[in-house]
Amino acid sequence: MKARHILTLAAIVTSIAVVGLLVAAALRSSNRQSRPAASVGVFGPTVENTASAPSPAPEGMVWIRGGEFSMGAADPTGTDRNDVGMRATDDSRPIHRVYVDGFWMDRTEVTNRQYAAFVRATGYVTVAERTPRAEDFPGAPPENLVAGAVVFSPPHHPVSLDDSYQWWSYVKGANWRHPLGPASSIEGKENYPVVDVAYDDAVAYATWAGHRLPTEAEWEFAARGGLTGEPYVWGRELRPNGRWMANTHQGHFPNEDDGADGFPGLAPVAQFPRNHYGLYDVAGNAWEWVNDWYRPDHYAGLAATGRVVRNPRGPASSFDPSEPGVQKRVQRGGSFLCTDQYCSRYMVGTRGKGDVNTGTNHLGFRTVVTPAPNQHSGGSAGQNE
Ligand SMILES: [Ca+2]
Repeated sequence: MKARHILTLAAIVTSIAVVGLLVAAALRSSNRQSRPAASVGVFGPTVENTASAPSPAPEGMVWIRGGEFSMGAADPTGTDRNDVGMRATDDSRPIHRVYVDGFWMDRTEVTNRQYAAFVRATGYVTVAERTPRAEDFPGAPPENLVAGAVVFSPPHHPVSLDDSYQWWSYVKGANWRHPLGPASSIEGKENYPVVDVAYDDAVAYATWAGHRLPTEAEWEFAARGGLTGEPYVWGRELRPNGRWMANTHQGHFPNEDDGADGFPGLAPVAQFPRNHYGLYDVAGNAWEWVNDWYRPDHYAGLAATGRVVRNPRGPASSFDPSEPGVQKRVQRGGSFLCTDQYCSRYMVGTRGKGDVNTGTNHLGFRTVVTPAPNQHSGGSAGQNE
């Protein structure tokens, strides 16, 4: 159990050096085998579908037209960056062309109020509330088989940034009702994103609601809001006119979150400007589970086809070379802990990943709905295979 969670901790905020080397090797290999189309590696225009939104609109959701776009991340230009902070993650390259059909998407991350309604209706018990079974963790001491979640527990002094164990802890009794541990509560926080949810907890909610989790491609198309290749969901500048556009981390990481953006820690949903599609918090505040399995080399494989990839659903299985035995799904959007000192993944094209069984207090989700066939009126961008 303990070893498992130490592994998990390492997965949450992890060095990308090994991944980067592997991806770089994969890219060199794929480039030798086939020459990708010219659109690979550079951003081409986003071409939105033209059909109007089907109706009626599901409550709390916005219509995402779908279309063709360039997916992935590039280093931003003209910014002060270093190897840790402002570089886009290597697993989010190369940039490649993707097409997605239109869909409905939650305007905000799923809130505590919404998740409570689901639990009241179904009696669902989240993964963090279940006592781990000894047979699932052979050899683990009984005292370590306790229900809980991984919680950001910052030190009170500056620490080296090469050891994330110094600011993450497995906390007994932490779960969506008690995000920081037994003494914490969501009372008065009904409008905050639900956190400490595992992947299955997100899927269970979505299924109950008649929704599903977005694919990674759907999520990125939606987050980009029709913009082409901008580093942030709102555009090119991190702080246009000096304004903070997302709930991220200011102050010295990890020991000082000074809340210069208005919010130390997690914020209620929809406190910052929405993107061009009307979505709130697609950067910062809480990471979001998406449906795809994680592999660092997945984009390289898609790009090597040299074609527009239609409605990709991710690789068939998970593989993270840094933790080969851990099943991981992709997470997107970054959180209130993202900072240019350590993790710049409030940048739109970048990717996160996590053990499907582990919730953390900076991880939530939002859902999508595919329109019924008789609701959909077509209108493809028409530039695909
Ligand atoms: Ca903040």
